[in-house]
Amino acid sequence: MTIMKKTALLLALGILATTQMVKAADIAGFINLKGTPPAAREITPIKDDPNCAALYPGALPKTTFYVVGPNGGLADVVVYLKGISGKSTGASAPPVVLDQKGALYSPQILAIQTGQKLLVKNSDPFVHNVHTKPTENPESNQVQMPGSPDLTYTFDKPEMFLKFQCDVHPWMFAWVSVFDHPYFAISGKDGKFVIKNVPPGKYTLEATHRKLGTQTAEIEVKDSGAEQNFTFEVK
Ligand SMILES: [Cu+2]
Repeated sequence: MTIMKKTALLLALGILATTQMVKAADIAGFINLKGTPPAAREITPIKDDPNCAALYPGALPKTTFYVVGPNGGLADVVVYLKGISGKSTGASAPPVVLDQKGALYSPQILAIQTGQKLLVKNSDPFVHNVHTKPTENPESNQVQMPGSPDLTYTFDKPEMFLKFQCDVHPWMFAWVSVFDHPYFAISGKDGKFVIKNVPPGKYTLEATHRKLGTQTAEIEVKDSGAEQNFTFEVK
């Protein structure tokens, strides 16, 4: 074997070893809701605002405090690794979009990293007033006219359920959880969640629903990943 071939082989082995060292796997699970939550209610104040009422000639939209799928899966649960800090990749992560559509925020439960851009859109034909009510980050209050450019937000400090509200439409709320690492997910309408690319190791995994509180599990992520389910109960 020539020296060049040997060098190439060693390089290839080196790259292989490095790839294996940075191996990462997914944490997947299912959130189950036991019990019957309070029924969703029509958001009746929408009727009092002619601009908004015009968007809903039929049934009014309903509250989304508990979004439960046909299989008992609970949506909008924020699942995240606990006790990790200073690992944000938010500056290079793609922006997260929060839309204002039909006089509602969409989605209403979101999560982002510190330093990651949150773009707030106004897809409605009328004005909104985007008012943040943080506990750890600075407050802001901005008018957004119809057709005007997206508003851009970033947050430097982690906090759970940072409240966005509209001062024009008092039923409009969104809740943005901010993490200084990328290891989080939100359960979908099927109750499932996946946290991607977690380095193998032992972790504390938390699942928090805005109305039903927090549950904790000690987990080990192996090369093949980890699975962890949670059950929330309506008392
Ligand atoms: Cu509004």
